Amino acid sequence: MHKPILIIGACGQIGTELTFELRSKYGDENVIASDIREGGEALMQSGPFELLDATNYAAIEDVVMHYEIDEVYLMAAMLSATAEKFPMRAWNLNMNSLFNVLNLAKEKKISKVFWPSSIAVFGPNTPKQNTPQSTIMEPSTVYGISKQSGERWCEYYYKKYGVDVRSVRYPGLISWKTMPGGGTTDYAVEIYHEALKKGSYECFLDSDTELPMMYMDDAIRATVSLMDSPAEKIKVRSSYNLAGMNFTPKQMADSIAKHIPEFKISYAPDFRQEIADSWPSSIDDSAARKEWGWEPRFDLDQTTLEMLKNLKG
Ligand code: AKB
Repeated sequence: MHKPILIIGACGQIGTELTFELRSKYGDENVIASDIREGGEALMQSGPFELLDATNYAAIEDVVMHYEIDEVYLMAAMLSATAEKFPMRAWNLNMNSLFNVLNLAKEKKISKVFWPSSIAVFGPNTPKQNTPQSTIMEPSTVYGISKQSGERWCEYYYKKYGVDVRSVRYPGLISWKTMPGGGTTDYAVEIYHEALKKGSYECFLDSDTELPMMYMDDAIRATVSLMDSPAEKIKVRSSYNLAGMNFTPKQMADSIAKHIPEFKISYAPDFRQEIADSWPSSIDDSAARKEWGWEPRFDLDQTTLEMLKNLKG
């Protein structure tokens, strides 16, 4: 039987689906969901839930001891667009929560950690196309700075203290179960909701802003597969590049128009344009493919099909 797992930030966009997946894989009672606030009914009712502040070390330690937790998935974070508005709050949340979990692992109270990084670790001086695993990283956002620092700390804890920490650099994630909140790639989810509700969408990024994206099923499969891999296969202990698909808002609108011919998109770029312009357009994920067998399954048109089908209900 798998030892108990704690998910911190279980009510967010990734946390919700990760909780469902891990509960179906390891048993409802074995996966403790936690967040600073309660989540959707399905999540709350499918297994144990704890109200938990990711910045409170003692509170996390209590939950870890109470449930005899072995693995922690730390999904709580402030994303790129919100972090620009609240820089110190973002830094405190994103860094303190990571230190809390890394220190629990250092003290051998847990044995494995998953922590998400992001394409936001890259910056305006990074090669934009097919961005390599190791390259220039000069992030220009608060969120990106916190994720890049986090990556350095993960590698440090692995090398100095033997902490088994694993991470991927998620691209923008597209899902229908839970809305994203405060990200620069959120347009790629909002657009489907608005297409079905109003037949139109005003996009906060320009028509030709190409970004790396991924359907949530692929992101969850990548996460679980990385955590399932034997430790010796995981050569990168900062964070792995992970690719799914790349597209622009215009290409996404064209994909939606194949199903909703009257769909109209307009463009009103705001402060998030500058953030998007500092990120890669496409990602080289060959290390993840080679070392632990990563392979994406969803392209843009398949994602559109899934999103429209599920949101229509
Ligand atoms: C964001 O837009 O901030 C996130 C991310 C790419 O990490 N979705």
